[in-house]
Amino acid sequence: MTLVLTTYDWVPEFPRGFVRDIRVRWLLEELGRPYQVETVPLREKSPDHIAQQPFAQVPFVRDGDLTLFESGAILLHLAQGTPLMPEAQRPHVQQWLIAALNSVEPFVMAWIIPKFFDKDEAGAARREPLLRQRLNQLQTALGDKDWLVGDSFTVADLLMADILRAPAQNGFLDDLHGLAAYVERATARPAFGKALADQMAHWRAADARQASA
Ligand SMILES: N[C@@H](CCC(=O)N[C@@H](CS)C(=O)NCC(=O)O)C(=O)O
Repeated sequence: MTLVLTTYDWVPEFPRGFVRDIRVRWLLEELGRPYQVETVPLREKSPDHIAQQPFAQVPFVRDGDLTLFESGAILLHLAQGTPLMPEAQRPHVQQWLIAALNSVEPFVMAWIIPKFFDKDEAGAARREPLLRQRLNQLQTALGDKDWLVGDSFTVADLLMADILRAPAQNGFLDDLHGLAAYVERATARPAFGKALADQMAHWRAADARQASA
């Protein structure tokens, strides 16, 4: 049965390319798994949406009989048993995936929320030192390796690189060359390019629908 990925019906310009369905799209492209996209309204959160994502967010997926929310849980589920989570390295891949969600993303979000949602430059500036510290620590941990675990790209790299895209695009990696190269290496993968193009096409189609309504 084709997997169904749910995202928003429309979002404003600034989060486009970053809505978290991108990480699920990216993994599905890496795995060559076909999927369909369904939508929920951004503005009105229906009981049906909340039944599938209790925090009224996206993404969530339906994979056969299984409905799953939380992008990290979705990635873990989909990567299980695939080359993106080699069995011998599974504990370390899971460790780094959770580190991405729990030890890096909160610091990125703590900066993104004042910067882009609240337009509070002073608030964003206050968050910068802690974010920079995390990024430095991450670069040290990565060292001169290409990927976080073993010799090959795993789902942990997919998620970590996705989380690092916003800091990379906003200059935080300008003096962290190893980490900048890591993000470039990951996002140069054709699967990421396809996922990003498909997400952007989704928002363009939403604009066109709105314009003709
Ligand atoms: N921890 C959740 C976060 C999901 C999340 O923040 N989704 C955003 C879109 S990227 C959202 O739905 N925001 C709207 C809202 O919170 O109402 C996950 O990783 O799936």
